[in-house]
Amino acid sequence: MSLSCGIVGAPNAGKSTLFKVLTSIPVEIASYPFSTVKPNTGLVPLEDERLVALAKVMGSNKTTFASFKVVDVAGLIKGASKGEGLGNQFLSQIREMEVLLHVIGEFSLNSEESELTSQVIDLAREVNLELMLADLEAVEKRISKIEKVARLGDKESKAEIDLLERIKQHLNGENPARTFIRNSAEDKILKEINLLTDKKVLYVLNRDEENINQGVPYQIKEFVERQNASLVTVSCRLELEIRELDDNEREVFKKEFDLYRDLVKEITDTCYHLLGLITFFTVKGQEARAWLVSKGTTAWEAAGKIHSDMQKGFRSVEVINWNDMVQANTLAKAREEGTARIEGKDYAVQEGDVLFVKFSS
Ligand SMILES: Nc1nc2c(ncn2[C@@H]2O[C@H](COP(=O)(O)OP(=O)(O)OP(=O)(O)O)[C@@H](O)[C@H]2O)c(=O)[nH]1
Ligand SMILES: [Mg+2]
Repeated sequence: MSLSCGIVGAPNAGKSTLFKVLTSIPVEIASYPFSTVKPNTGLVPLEDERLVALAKVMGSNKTTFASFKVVDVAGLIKGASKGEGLGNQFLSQIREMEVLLHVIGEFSLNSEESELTSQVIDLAREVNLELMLADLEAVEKRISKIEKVARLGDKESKAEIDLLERIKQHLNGENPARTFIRNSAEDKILKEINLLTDKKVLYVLNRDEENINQGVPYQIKEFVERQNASLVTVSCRLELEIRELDDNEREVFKKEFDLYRDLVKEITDTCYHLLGLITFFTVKGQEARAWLVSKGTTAWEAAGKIHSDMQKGFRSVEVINWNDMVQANTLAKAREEGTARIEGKDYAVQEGDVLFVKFSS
């Protein structure tokens, strides 16, 4: 599994601003809606001090961090599924992404304080509704495709239609597919249809600079929890401005707004945890490299991720935790100390493992 995110939200929510904060790619940011028409795509390297330390002891002069892909698309408005705004055709651009970063432009609401919370929730609900409608369309399409075979008595298709009818009901009740309880066979079928509301979601509450350090009202927290999602609060514009300053100015700015977090790291870490990912490392020749895989990935599967030849000819893997490797300084010493060990193809790779795959070519 790779780490990939699609940025969704209403027009003018600050999606492209967030994209620029994450990727540093200069894209159009404008105060008018639908400034983004064609999708923006970029990569965010996941800088990792563990890899830097590992490269140093292994004498590698090249470090390749894992990265995550971000796609920023046009804004979604009410009625998009019926062709309003830019319609929802562009949603196919984020269908292959694993996580949705749903930007809510709180800064754009100039409402009374008492109404702000409900308006924020309404903004999110409107976008969610369009995603659900797109999902309903996908479910209907699938039903009409297998209906005939089901009517002819095909058991599997019948069971699938039963599942699809239940998910339809769930979506019609304004519930994201994410909260639909299913068994593993049903999960497999749903994964194939790849519903948008089945993806993990990180809400990005995009606030006015002045409100950045205010607490999040419990109604919003509850809304996010009911959606089985996560939340981060931010002022995307402020984050972007900070990035454009020189070091001294940046410190003054950060102090003023009490901003001592690394937003990019916060977002990538949250996505990483939402997806249940782990990182392993390899050192080959001059290159030390980080790889992302799902928790529970076996050594054999990990080998396949590195190179198909490695998987085909897999014999065993020598495993050592990155920190043990750094402490030992040399692989020979780690072997002596017993921290480097040989494992078989079913070994479940652990966070921070360094893998040396032995294979016959
Ligand atoms: N005050 C304030 N303005 C912001 C913030 N984030 C973005 N903006 C402004 O909001 C406007 C829209 O920002 P974009 O990033 O282009 O929004 P978008 O969601 O990509 O818009 P579309 O692509 O048109 O859907 C710009 O004028 C931004 O400068 C913020 O945190 N605070
Ligand atoms: Mg945009």
